[in-house]
Amino acid sequence: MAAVAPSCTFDKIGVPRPVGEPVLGVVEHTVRPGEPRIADGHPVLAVHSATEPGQEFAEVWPAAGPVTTGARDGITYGHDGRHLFGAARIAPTGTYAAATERLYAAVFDLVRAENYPAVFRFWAYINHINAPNAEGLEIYRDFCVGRARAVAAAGVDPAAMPAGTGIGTHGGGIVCYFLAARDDAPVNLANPRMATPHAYPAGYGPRPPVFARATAVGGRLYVSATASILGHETVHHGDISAQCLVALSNIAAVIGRDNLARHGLSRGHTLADLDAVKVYVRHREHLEPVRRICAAALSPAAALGVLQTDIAREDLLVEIEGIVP
Ligand code: 3EB
Repeated sequence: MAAVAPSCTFDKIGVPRPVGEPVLGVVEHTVRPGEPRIADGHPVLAVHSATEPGQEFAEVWPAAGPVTTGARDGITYGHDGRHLFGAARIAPTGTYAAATERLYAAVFDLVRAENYPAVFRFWAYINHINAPNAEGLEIYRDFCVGRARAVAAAGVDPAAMPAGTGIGTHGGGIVCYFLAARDDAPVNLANPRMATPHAYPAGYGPRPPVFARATAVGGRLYVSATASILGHETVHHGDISAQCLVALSNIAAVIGRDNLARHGLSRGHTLADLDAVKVYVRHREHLEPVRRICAAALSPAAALGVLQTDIAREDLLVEIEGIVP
């Protein structure tokens, strides 16, 4: 039976959950990295995505019922019969492609083994994302090589890869988490204003990124980290307000009625419907202006977390992701 997919709340880190409200998984956006762990009966992943305590928050994914936890091939996971939350970490290393390929292969194996075949959202938080690896390749591109190889090796159609985030952090190698569904068939959405990542021209690295601009599943819409890109090109170099506005317009385009109709879906949404919004800002001095622009564009009721991180492309200053519940 199809089940409503989970949407997360943003809470204070460490606050115990009310009894009777089971949790599928928690992601702590914090000032230090950590290994994925099981605590209070569910997986918890600490991501070093904040630069100061004021930015910290916990992303709490509710479960539909009792949660079973497990660990397999380095992935710590929890599942409730409808959805699975998994988390893993790759320790800092000279080149990431091989470990990334192993990790994605392990994810594909795990979801098959536990019978949650439809992965519908991926996050990858990558330390030193714009720095060269031991062979001189940018670490984001190194990561993309491993992911693309795993997708090809598993026989997964790149167009079947769901919404994603590939973003910087301040420590801890690469940490990933993902969500998968048992009974729902996700629909991946293209963005009419943006190129499909797996069709990016060769100049963006040896192997292209593989993710969808958004994924519809279980009545919700998961929007990838979205930047100031038109076609495949970064626009508004150096202009934070203009980049922020293009990112928001790109999100409006992907969740809007016309785009959903193109994908056979009858709904249509605006930025006022976006919740669980995470905003990644490259430079500290842009944190406040970006928060103001986003707050003005979004519903006052939307959960909004603003983090200071590097971003997959050197020339991008801001990225925004969210969920239409
Ligand atoms: C872009 O659109 C910007 O590699 O999973 C955004 C979202 C970006 C996800 C990923 C990368 C990823 O190319 C970067």
